[in-house]
Amino acid sequence: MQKETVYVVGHKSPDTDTVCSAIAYADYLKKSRRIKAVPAVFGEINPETKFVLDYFKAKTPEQLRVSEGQKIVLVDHNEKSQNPDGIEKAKIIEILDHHKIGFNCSEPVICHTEPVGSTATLVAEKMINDKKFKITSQLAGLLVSAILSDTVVFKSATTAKKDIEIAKKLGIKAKIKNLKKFGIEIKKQKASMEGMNAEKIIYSDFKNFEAGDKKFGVGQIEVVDFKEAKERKGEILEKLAEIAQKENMSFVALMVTDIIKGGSEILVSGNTDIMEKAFGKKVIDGSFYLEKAMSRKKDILPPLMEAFELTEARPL
Ligand SMILES: [Mn+2]
Repeated sequence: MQKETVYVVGHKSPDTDTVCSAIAYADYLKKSRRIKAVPAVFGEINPETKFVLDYFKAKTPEQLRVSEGQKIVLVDHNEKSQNPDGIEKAKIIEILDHHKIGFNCSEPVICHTEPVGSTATLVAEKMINDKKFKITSQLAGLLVSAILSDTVVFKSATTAKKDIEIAKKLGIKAKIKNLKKFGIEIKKQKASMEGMNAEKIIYSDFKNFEAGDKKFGVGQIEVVDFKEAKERKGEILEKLAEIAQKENMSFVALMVTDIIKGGSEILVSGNTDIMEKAFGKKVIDGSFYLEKAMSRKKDILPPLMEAFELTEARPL
């Protein structure tokens, strides 16, 4: 066994895929490559992840404090903006991820990225392909939970065939009878606006974007029904307008994603024309419904980017 500790860590604002992939991949590196790998997190564990860790009796990974020369394996992210401050002090030796590549490095690293629904799918695939590695029911449980979470129980457009195939195999090992039911149970732990003010709702999962010289922002929150979102729509729209103005954004939107129904109500403030053009829907009282839209990166961004381009290209 190598003496030097290697930390396996996911992104800031850790989610279930980030945490479970870090735990499982650290275990795999330890046993298969004899690396002294330790799972870690950057930030607080959310209620959904806590539920999963408790359910499979797994320990919460330690909080990582980056230090000079520390060796790190990145899972579930590769962009600097998702890392904590000071990451440049550390030495990134490997990346395992399912996001677009936004990584720059001065030395060659082991890098495996694939367009699948979760990093956990890639971790599990490595384990399954390694005949000498035994997947415990605990590891299988953590990994299948991460797949169910990131793919929104296979409903997200990011879901690949491989995610479903591997989740089924893991589900058997973890003795989970009904994967969909279990997935909904996991998602329900966090899918709510309860106890959050409008700002927290919008910023709980918020991303900034640029299209030409225009800036915009899209937040996302998952719910199990639209009741609360409807009741609090005025308050949320007001906050969206405030953010758009403060950040000098063309518009700011919030995707309220109903994980049971499998669609999103889009609340938007600012220049709503671009939204209407992108999705061919009328914005009525600050919102519209998009059937089957669950994923910001797959369902929302591409039509928006296209609409911005069309606007830019149009002769005056
Ligand atoms: Mn992920």
